[in-house]
Amino acid sequence: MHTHLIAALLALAWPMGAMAAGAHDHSHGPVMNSAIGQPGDAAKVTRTVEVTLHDDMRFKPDTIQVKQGETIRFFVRNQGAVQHEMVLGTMAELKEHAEMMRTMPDMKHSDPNTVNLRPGQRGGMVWHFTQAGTVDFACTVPGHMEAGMVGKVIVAP
Ligand SMILES: [Cu+2]
Repeated sequence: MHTHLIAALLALAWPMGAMAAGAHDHSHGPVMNSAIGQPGDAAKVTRTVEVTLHDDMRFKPDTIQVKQGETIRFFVRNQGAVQHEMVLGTMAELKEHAEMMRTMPDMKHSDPNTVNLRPGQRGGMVWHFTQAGTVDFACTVPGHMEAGMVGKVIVAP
């Protein structure tokens, strides 16, 4: 709930000029939108990016290049022996999320910017990168982000 509030605040704070840059998109997607983009339409996926999650607290790859306007299907596999997840967000959102996970470790989330996987499990999410810049991602299982389980999507204009 907190993360959504922050996303909304960030969206409000984002300069109007930057928002207009993506104005050619007339999709009827979900309302949620922010500096990091928005949940993507599976019918508009332009590319699939595979990401694996590992017990050495690393994403592979941990840097992903996309172009503004692309809709990416992340195909995520947990190759570790413990639970991991991939959450897209701003660094501030991710830190907030990690903090929440520490206080509520049993919290289940099905947010469209999150893939949470048990050992050996695989999953996916579709994300539309509407704005140029950097979108961070992290594993917010308690202790993992702090141990360096972070990465970034570089969105080229
Ligand atoms: Cu993890």
